[in-house]
Amino acid sequence: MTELSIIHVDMDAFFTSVEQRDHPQYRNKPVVVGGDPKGRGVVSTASYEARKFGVRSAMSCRQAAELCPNIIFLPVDMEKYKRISKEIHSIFRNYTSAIEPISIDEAFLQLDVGNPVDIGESIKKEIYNRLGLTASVGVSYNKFIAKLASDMEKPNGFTVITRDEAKKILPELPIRKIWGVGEKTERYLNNIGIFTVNDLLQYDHEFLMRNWGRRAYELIQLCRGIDHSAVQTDQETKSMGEETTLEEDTKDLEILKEYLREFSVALGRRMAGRDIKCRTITIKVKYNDFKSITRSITLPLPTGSSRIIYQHSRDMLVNRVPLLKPVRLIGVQVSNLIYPDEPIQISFI
Ligand code: TTP
Ligand code: MG
Repeated sequence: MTELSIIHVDMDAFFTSVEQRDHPQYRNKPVVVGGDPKGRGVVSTASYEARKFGVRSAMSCRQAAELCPNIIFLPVDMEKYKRISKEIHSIFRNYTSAIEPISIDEAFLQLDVGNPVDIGESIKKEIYNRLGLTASVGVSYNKFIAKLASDMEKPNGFTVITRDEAKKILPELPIRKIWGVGEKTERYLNNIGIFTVNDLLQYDHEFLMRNWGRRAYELIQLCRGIDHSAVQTDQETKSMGEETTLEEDTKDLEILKEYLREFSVALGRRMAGRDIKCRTITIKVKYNDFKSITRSITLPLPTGSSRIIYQHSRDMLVNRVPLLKPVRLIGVQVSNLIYPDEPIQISFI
């Protein structure tokens, strides 16, 4: 078996590519899905033509229109995107049953037989031939590097990264490219002089571990190209969570609520992508003395709504979490997950 056994597939400008496929008049034009023609709301995604003007996901539509006056706003047709996502998954299932859906347009595949490079190419072709959409595909020896690979030649990319190549590519990368390094962590690392993966590898690891514990260890491992996380199929995923170590410890309720809101939006989106709902919502708070507490609620009916997740997590924070000591970490987790019904198999025999 080749050591390259993981494939990461990520559709290119997914929502807008679907609309450009279905409405030829929008092809090769700057298009945004999300918001309304009056420019209210936020951008879900922007076509690559619109990205040239700096338009990005999560930007307000007003700002998108300022950057690109000829931009075309199209409504979100989530049911259609979910249908196409299912078709993409049925293509994956022709090659392997070890599929980890990450969001509506993104998945990891684990291959134990066959040549993953050939299979990656076949999947990409089949998606294009059957659905008229392009995907970017990365093939590598672990999930983290496979995802880096699929991102490297977007759109319509196909990138293979071997272990030796990873050793050459990684050190030059900006630290932001490492899994889990968001805007805030990037700022923190930049402030202590870390801009690239190499900077982090050269840094005093003991210092990082003292400040961040396990998280620093994981970051260092990723920078070395090491990621042992397994491809988790739906059946194996029991919960999903988002958490962060704060840049500065705080007792400020408004700041903590803002994190919960951000995490609820992210979890809602992750669940929508996989058509999952949850019944249990848990918040976790770790204080500056490293003592943690969790608070949970189990709902009578499953939900996938960011708003509902936020309302409950906020209520638990306000009513059930004492803020006598500063908080250093906050997180939200959803569990008791309910998966969409498997397609019903009808046999005429
Ligand atoms: P992404 O894969 O992050 O973005 P993309 O497919 O549009 O573009 P590319 O992968 O080529 O960079 O997200 C997939 C879809 O999820 C996207 O088409 C729309 C939706 N989405 C949102 O609704 N809001 C967001 O903030 C993001 C990032 C994505
Ligand atoms: Mg995508």
